[in-house]
Parts: sequence; C-alpha cells; structure tokens
Amino acid sequence: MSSLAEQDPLIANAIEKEIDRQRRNIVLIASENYASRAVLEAQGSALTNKYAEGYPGRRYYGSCEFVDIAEGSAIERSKELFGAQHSNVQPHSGATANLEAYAAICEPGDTIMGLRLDQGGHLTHGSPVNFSSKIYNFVAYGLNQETEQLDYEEIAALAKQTKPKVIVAGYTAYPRTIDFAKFKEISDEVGAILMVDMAHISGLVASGVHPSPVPYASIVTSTTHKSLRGPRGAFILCDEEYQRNVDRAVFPYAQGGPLMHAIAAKAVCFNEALSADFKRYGESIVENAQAMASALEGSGLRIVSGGTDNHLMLVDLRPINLTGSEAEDALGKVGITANKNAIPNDPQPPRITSGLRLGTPAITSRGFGVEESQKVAQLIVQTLNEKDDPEQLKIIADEVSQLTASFPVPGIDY
Ligand code: DSN
Repeated sequence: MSSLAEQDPLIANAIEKEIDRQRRNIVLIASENYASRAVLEAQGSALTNKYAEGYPGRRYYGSCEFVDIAEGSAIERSKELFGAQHSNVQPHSGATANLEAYAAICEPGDTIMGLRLDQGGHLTHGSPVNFSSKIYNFVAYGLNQETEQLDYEEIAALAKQTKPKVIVAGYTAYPRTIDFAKFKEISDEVGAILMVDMAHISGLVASGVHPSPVPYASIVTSTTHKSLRGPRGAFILCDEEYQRNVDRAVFPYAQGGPLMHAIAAKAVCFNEALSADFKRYGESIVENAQAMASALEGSGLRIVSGGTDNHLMLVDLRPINLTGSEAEDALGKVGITANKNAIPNDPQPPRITSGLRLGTPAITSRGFGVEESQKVAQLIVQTLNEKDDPEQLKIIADEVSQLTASFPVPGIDY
C-alpha cells in the first residue's frame, strides 16, 4: 500500500478514481493532455520543498544551486525550442502569465485590443468579469460574420480607430491558422505592441505545424499543459528589450516563491518537445482533428468556419436541434469528455451554448490515428442521435471502453 493510501485514503482514492477516469474516457477537451511519466515525476518531486524567490544566480534564499539547474535548463530549453531571446518560466498559470505580460508593457488604463470571449478569445483578453477589463481599457474585435474567421481588414480598421497600446492575438476556441505577420503589420501601422497568447497552439508551434508568433510578437505567453503536453503551468517569451520588465512583472509584482517542482517539470517538457518525435506528434494532432471534423461534417453536423487547421474544431449543433450542454451531458454518459462552447454569434447563453469544442491533443498522445479519430466522430454522432435511449448509450459506452482499452495512457500506464 502506498504511504498516501495508508495516511489519507480519501485523497488516495480520489486520485485513483481520477486516473481510472482518464484511462477509460476519450478526452476531447482541447486544452487537456496527458503528461509523460517523466513530467509527472518531476512535478511530484521534493523540489516542492524549496523556496527560491528571485532568479537563477540571484535568489533571496540560500542553497538554490540545484533548483537553479532546473530553472536554468527550463529557460535555455524554452528559448531553444521557440527561438526566443528571453524566457521566464515562473508563471503559475496562463491567466497569471497574461496578467504579468500586460503589467510588463502597459500602465493601468491603457487601451488593449483582444478577441471577444464569445468569439473564441480568453477571459484574460478583456472579458468584463475578469481583472483584464478592470485594469485596462479593452476594446474587443470579433470574427467576420460570414467566414467565422479573423478579418484582418476589420481588425486594422478598429486598431486605427482606437489606437491601442497593445494588440493581443492567440485564442482558446479558434480553429484556423493565425497570420502573425499580418498582426505585426497592423500593430506597426498604429504603433502598438503585438502580444500573442499561444497557450492552445504552443505544441503545434513547437512542432512546426503552426507558424510561430515569436519572430513577430514582442511578448508571447503560453501554458505548458495543453498541446505542449507538459505540467500545469506557464511561461513568457519576449524580446530582450522587455526582459527586465517581464521578470519584474512576474516577481515581485505578481508572484512570490516560484514552484520549483513545476519549473523542473517544465524543463522536462521542453526537452521532450525538442525531440524529433514531437514534430510527428504535432502533425498527427492536426491530421486527427481534420479527419474528425470531416467525418462529423459528413454526418450532417456543421463545423464552424468549415473546418480546422489546428488541434480543435467547433461543432454547431443547431442542425440536429441540440444545445451544447445537452451534447456535453450525453457524451459524458458514454465516456466521451468534451465541453460545450459558444459558437460565433451564438443565440444561446454561455451556460447552454449551441456548440461543442472538440480537440485532439490528448487522444493523439495516447496513439489514436486518423482511423480512430473517424471512429470517435462516429461514436459522437451515434451518441447525439441516440441520447434518449439508455440501451443504445450502453452499447456506445462499451465501444468507448473497448477503444480506450487498446490505447495505454502515457504517464499513467507504464
Ligand atoms: N480554460 C482553458 C481552455 O479550456 O481553453 C483556457 O485557459
């Protein structure tokens, strides 16, 4: 029996049950993934015991020589992976990284342009309920109503009209390639700083299947746990010009002691992403997403913007008269985990929605290919069609179990 099971059976049991759920379910949440055993080991290590406020070689506590190795490696590896001039690997989360990035380049009250939450932006890109809109004057851009894609002419026109200090690109529910060169051109025209939040696509950028924002943006934030397949956490890349501001915005402005166990796990994740295998992983994520989107479309569902170029798709459920929350519930019953999501110009409120967001990073990590992705699409369609028939749902749930049983989960099954 493990010491955790002996000492705290309630928590040990909750962890075991969650591990079992992750193993048995088909995880299609676009922002979730399975970290490797090495990442989990580093994150679960005794580095959690160490205080190390400051930066490698410049700490406010003694005996930091070993955690300095971990943080120094994470910094160097992330710079190499993304070709960045500077990297800060201490941000605890994506939202914190964005708070810190804004603090590094803006003063309270400055104008920032970001994509509206209900069009695919993030809470920290200026949602009225988030700190971002309380501290800064956010101006929201939207998607083109017809194409449901970024409209660079409209973005340029809004930038000329509102003269933002910063333009934010990078989203949580946008299935298309982002033209960072175009964003840079627009930013330069109005004298704005380009900031990119690449949290969702950083694994695709690392593997070369999505263009990198680094040559264009002065500051780039990302999480490590989404398509990058690392530990829960974040980092900020920036030009040398902003290095001092970024480091001071992270510590001491927004954070105290860094999570050294998480930083060690980030170092492991960056090293994994530098491997040749990771390139193939990124390609496979996109192939799987495109196969799934085509299969869903072939079954009568509408895919927002007509398809996907990256790791996720938005499914419009209105053609089959279902809401996002009904679909999420039905899929949950058969062991398919997905989240309801607003589609552009959604007539339903955010807790209901007309859409589903489906992503392929997690299933690709466990080895699903195009054939399995098409099978998953078929299981989704069957579930949505049979959602009120418990017997049919049981048959589908058995198929989900058979499929997942054939694909061990990295980090868990070893
Ligand atoms: N909550 C994340 C997502 O699911 O996209 C973004 O932070």
